[in-house]
Amino acid sequence: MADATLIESVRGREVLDSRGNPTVEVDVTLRNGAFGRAIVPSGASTGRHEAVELRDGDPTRYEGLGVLRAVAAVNDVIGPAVSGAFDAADQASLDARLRELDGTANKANLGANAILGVSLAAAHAAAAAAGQPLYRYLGGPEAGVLPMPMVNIISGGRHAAGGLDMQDFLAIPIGAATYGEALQMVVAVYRAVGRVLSQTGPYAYGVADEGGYGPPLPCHEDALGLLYDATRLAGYRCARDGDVAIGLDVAATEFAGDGGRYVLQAEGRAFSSVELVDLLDHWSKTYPIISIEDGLSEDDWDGWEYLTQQLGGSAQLIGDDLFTTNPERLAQGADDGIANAVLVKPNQIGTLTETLDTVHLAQERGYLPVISARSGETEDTTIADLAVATGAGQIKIGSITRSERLAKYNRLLRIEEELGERGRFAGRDVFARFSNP
Ligand code: 2PG
Ligand code: MG
Repeated sequence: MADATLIESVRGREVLDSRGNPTVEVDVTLRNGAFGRAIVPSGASTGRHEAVELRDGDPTRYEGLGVLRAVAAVNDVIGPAVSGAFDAADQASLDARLRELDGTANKANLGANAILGVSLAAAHAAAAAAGQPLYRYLGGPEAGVLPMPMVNIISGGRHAAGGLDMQDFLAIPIGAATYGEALQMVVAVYRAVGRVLSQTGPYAYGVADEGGYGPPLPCHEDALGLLYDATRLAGYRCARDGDVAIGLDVAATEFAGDGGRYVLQAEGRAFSSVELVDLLDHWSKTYPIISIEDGLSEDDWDGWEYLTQQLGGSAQLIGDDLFTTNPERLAQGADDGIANAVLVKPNQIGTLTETLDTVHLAQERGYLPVISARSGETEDTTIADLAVATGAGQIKIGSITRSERLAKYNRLLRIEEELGERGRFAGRDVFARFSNP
């Protein structure tokens, strides 16, 4: 064991996320003095199969959302067990020990928030000890692909109060030549949407949880039309072979009702799985939609089969609540031919090693990995490095306002600068396998 990178101390604390909710921050210091810190994010539209986020449930603090139990797990259980005993440079052994200490399949004992905080902080400390940026430390000298961002412009569902049931209407700047240009393009689209909305009422400048607009539109197709029109107003061609294409996070688990019905309250309509797929199919023929996330709910396996048959050739179909960054669920999906892409959120599974396993499995099985933030975020930028380290090719961070989002976008700008000639932007090639619907 390398003595220098032996974990010397682990310290957890409660800090706040972008919704003002408590979350876990962990500091790891190594014997040689190297230091790493990570803050764990938190979802709102969470999947049933995610690892457990431990909350105190004490109504006298933060309406029960405190994380002092998870912090105690870091300080009183994990810290004593790994300090002086584990090498931060051996991530796999450390993460295996963290899982063993927890002892449950879904990390319910210590909390995935406690475990992930330690796992990521240790990786940061090991990278610091190696004198390398995290993306290089994790990805090796070859790591150099800047991801295509898919950027939330209009929000609904649990992230906004405007009343749309579907969660994300995203701009994907497929025509950009560089990562920096991609950001510039989506900012222009965002501004154009704001200008259009400002003509319709006072809601234009309120932002939702992820920094997108959350307007009270009467139906979902209006959001698509608004995004399409605003993109053109910004001077771009909104087309599958143009400058900007459209992505959706339907987040269908959130509006799946009893008896397998999907209820769009905003429109007063309910759909079967087949009808909802047919609606998405219809939209895909009207608008340049190249990516659809959680088009159906997390356990609607049969519906997902139909969705994949109908749209899998023409659009990226991302499993978020469906796969919950879990390699076993992804393997099952791949065996059954369900979806063709996977959202990767480290806190859905709870360790860096398992997160990397999911990305590698996706790459082996021909699934596109999309590294993703949560709706509750912080200044932590780990996922930016993770995207470059793995060459995932895509990242989803929310919109281009609010500093918990910009921390990551800006981190990628710095990485782009640092990589210089060695860097490559994933660009539209990411979607090359999809043909017109
Ligand atoms: C999602 C995420 C991020 P949440 O559904 O993809 O947009 O939302 O973190 O609330 O699960
Ligand atoms: Mg989602």
